[in-house]
Amino acid sequence: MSVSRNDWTKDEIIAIYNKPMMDLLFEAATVHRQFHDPNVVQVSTLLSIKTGGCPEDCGYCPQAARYHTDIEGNDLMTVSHVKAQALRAKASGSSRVCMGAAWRNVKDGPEFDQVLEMVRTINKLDMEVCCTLGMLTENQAQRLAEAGLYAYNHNLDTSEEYYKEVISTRGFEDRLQTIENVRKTNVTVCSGGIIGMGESIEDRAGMLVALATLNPQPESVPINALVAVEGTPMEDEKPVEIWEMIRMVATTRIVMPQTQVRLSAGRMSMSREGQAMCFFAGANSIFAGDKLLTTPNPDVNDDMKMFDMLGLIPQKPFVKAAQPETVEAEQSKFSALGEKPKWTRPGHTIERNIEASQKSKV
Ligand code: SAM
Ligand code: DTB
Ligand code: SF4
Repeated sequence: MSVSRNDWTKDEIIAIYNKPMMDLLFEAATVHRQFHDPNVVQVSTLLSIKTGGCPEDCGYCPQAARYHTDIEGNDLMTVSHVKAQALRAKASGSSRVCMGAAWRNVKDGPEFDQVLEMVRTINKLDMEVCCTLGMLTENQAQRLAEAGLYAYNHNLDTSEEYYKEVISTRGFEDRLQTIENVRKTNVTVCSGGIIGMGESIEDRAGMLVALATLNPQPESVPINALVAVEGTPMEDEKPVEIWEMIRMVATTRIVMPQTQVRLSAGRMSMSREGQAMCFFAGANSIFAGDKLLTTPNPDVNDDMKMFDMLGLIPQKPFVKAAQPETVEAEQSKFSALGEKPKWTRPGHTIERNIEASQKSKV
């Protein structure tokens, strides 16, 4: 049964975000304890199954082909490589594997079939499987669900207004459409965003309104602090203060009480004390492993020491929703439709994105 409110307004959320810190922390921790065990934190492992060379212009992203960053691009991983990595993640305490591909959208064909096989393989290891592959049609979401996908990650990233300063190759409404397509299946929704891209508090609240008024709310909301990567349009953004992260996590917890709030990118520059405050404020998931998708992340052993020190226990898989069944490719009810959906091409220009791509040519 849902007890979450779906009618949050921006003003209400701004008022929560700006509360005196002690009041904010107390309220968030109180809500957190009503719906979650405060000593349990989910450990997920990211796997970049296809790295770099992406055609999009997301201003934060080191994987966009048009910016000159130092990342090493890779073709789609093999299923056996993915299985080996998932087994390693499981052995080190992860209950979820999140596979990311630097794609604009999923295309039917052998590569997607290979991803479906990865999903089947990891689900059979009794781990939660999440994918983040870009935009998705309803048929593709159904095929992922049938393979045993537990969650699909597709971030709104920021408010609808500020989005126009970040990405020009796809629209905010395309993101909502993908989330809607996932919602037509049993796959849970993971959607959040990034702070530290030059947005205002109003924009942060705007993003939370967009997420919290989805009905049902996303089962999982990642809050990322921008990792400013050299060569991207956002390379010079100043790092977010830990207090901003704590406020964002606490506000997310209050407006989406039942969701799993993920302390995602940016932990490299957070102290243990800062992260502990985020857990107190309602974060109950982290990405572990020495790499996120392309950028560094804290050492797993250090994370486990932090868990020991704080008395935190890694969450078991499938405690929030049942494990999906896996249907083998030969038994599938769905076939590839080869659809070419009309995702928007907004066509506005973003100066800093253009500058960064021109710099890379020079
Ligand atoms: N290509 C797919 C897409 O865009 O949906 C999936 C991968 S994409 C890298 C997943 C998410 O990672 C983005 O939506 C963004 O929120 C986050 N992300 C990417 N680069 C980041 C950075 N430099 N700092 C923080 N978060 C980042
Ligand atoms: C999310 O919100 N954050 C993760 C996951 N979902 C896919 C990705 C963070 C990526 C940070 C930049 C990088 O390592 O490339
Ligand atoms: Fe491509 Fe995703 Fe990066 Fe955007 S965030 S450039 S879609 S990999």
